Amino acid sequence: MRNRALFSVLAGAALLPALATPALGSDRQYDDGWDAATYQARLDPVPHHPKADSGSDVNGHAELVEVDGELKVEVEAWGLSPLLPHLMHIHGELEAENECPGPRFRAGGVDDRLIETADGLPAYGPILVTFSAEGDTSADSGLALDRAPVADEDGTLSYQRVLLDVPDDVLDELDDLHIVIHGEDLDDDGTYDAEPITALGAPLEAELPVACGELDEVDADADDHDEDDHGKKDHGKKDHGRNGGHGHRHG
Ligand SMILES: [Cu+2]
Repeated sequence: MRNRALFSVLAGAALLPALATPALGSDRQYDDGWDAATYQARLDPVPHHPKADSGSDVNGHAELVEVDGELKVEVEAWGLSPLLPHLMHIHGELEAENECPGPRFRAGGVDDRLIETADGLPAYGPILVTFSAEGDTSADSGLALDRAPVADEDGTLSYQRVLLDVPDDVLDELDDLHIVIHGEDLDDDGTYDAEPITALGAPLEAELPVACGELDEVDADADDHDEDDHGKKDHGKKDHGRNGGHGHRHG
């Protein structure tokens, strides 16, 4: 597999937060038996310099429902490069505050006007889960373009899959994590150019982040859909006393 070296980089990046948070395992005693937990994210365009990103303007939304360790994922996005695969991931640093990268993350990499994946890592953290169309969904598949979901001819992507192998510590922290969609055909030639190669070890066009959204838990007790915006009040239930409420900066 020609991308083996890249996968090693990704796997290493994913491993770091795990090593840095050895105490996490003690918080897992309540993993099983919880009711469904629902998380939503609004996906907004990554703020590249507008003269460098070929007018990329990707928007979308995602809903994740966790039931007994399984994660049902639905993502809708539009404005993507048509008929090309788009890598999608859950990104984040476990036990850390994460955010979608702002314009100041443009600097670095092969183009100082673009927020390449490596440029954005300090903001949204490493890949934790891959929304692949089939097969493995771990960080190991982070650059598996051949299994990435493909946008239709209008640049719309609809993704639905139930993920069975999401690590428990990721499930526990979904509320602090992000979804990132990648891939922009910058020169609109209908394909991802093989070069330049970015610090991630992948072709720029294939790996360029184009949309990002922060996951927030939706109130599990709210039967009324109009109440979605009030979901914050139940965060304590899912956190179950861990770390006294880190990271809920939105509240
Ligand atoms: Cu990603």
